[in-house]
Amino acid sequence: GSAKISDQIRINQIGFYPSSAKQFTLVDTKASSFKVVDGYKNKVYSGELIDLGTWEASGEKVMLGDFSSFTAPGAYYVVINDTIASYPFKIKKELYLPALKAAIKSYYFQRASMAIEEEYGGEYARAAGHPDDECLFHPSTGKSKGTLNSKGGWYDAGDYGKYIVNASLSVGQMLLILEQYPKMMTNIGLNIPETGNGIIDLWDELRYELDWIQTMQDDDGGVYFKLTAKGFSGFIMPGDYDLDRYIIGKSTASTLDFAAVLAQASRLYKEIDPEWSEKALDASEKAWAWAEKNDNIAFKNPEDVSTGEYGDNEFSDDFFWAASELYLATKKDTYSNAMKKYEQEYKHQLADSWKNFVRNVGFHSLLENKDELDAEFANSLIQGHKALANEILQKIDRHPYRIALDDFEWGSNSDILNQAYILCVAHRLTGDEKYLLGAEQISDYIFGKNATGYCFLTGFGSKKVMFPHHRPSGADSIPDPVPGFIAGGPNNDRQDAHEVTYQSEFPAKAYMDVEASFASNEVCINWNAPAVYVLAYLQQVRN
Ligand code: 9MR
Repeated sequence: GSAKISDQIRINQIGFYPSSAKQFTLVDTKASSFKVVDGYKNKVYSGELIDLGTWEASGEKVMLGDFSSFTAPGAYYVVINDTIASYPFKIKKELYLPALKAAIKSYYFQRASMAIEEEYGGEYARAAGHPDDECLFHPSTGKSKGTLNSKGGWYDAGDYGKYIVNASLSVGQMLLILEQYPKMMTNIGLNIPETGNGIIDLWDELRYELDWIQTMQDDDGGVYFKLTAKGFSGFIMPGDYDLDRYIIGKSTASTLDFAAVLAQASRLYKEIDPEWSEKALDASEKAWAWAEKNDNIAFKNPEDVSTGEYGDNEFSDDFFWAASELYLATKKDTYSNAMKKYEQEYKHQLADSWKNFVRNVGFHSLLENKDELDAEFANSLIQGHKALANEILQKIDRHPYRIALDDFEWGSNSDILNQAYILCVAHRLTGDEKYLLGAEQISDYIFGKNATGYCFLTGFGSKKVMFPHHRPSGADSIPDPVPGFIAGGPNNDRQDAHEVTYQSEFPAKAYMDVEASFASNEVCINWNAPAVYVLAYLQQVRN
């Protein structure tokens, strides 16, 4: 017979590497077995479904199918009861390469202060916006005169702001993959203006942001918090924007995250650009010195400002990340002592938001350079990371969707990707395949094996995200959104419920593919960063 494609089967719509774990879920359907068929409807595999009961967060009765042992490259469907079929998927080498390229290229599309030329952006070409060369100082910076040239960098998200804390985090997360595989994508250009200059494109793309980050440091070493207008603009293209742009606030977190990522970058760009590397380290040490003297300044939006706050009043994790990177870059005792002191306060946690994930970035840099640490310290970090990764694996094993998350907050997709990130680092550390399989099961969720059925990477999958809360995608009059963005994902706090009618009461389904849904359908640089890391890592080790 001819089975109909059904949303009841949830599967990674991009597919699987031949050696990957291969699973799907079937919800609210009576069945006991499944088949995998090829494009000619030939059965290539059959298996039994495992009943995993009802998932409280989605209200669904979930069955799991596993065909990991089937490895033949090709294009396939899962078929149930000969009546319903999954979206098509592939088994192949190079599987994640197109998604990886798009996820990195999304940063190019987010570049402020320059035009996106047709040569590089195709139909998404657009005029330049936000020159940001004469930004005003908001009184919250302590300044009243003059302007700041703070051009460049990426737009944070669906809005046109630029925020230091999660800019630093995003670059920090992506630098790890370049540290691990400095030559990855050597011959694979992203078609950005720098392509072909002899430097791998991701290094250049990150520099675009790092160069902006550096403009945000005050003469005293402290680092401003953000560059935005006083409020968000409407859904217009960058070139149509005309609000005054301000430099706003100065805080302990922004100063420490700046110190951290610039120390990390100074170490990793030493060969590519020694002069830049030296300046970056200098700026980093000045920032650290400022933060030591101003160790408890939380950023709060001033009364007349309503753009993103990135609220955080716990700084031990930011101190830890900065001290770790400064130690690796300088080997100075002061940083080593600080790093060990703050590590004592490090708590292994799951489902960390950006706010806490900075500590993990420090942790990952140290693990990658464990031979440069004293043996006892290194050993405690290794044991700690393994324990955290094992805890994630245990949760996956008990979870009907094979993820380790039941709380769906703002940007839940990044919480999930960050768990996959931790598992990839555990694989790197131990070589143990189980961590890789876990990272893959989690990635499947992002690309379709989830309670909404969406593939959350714009431009990919069959059930596509079409209306992200992303100003250029909304204003450019092109039907498809700009490709390569991870949507925020289910968010049970529903802060946009006054504007968005959610179709489900369940936390894992609190997602709406509508432009107004800033709480569930925005894009953001620090949600794409773990996607870039995980896609790149899997592409490196599975290919
Ligand atoms: O990712 C941020 C989330 O953790 C917060 O709960 C939320 C509200 O403060 O803000 C999110 O970040 C947004 C930022 O404030 C402004 N640019 C868009 C970001 C993603 O929605």
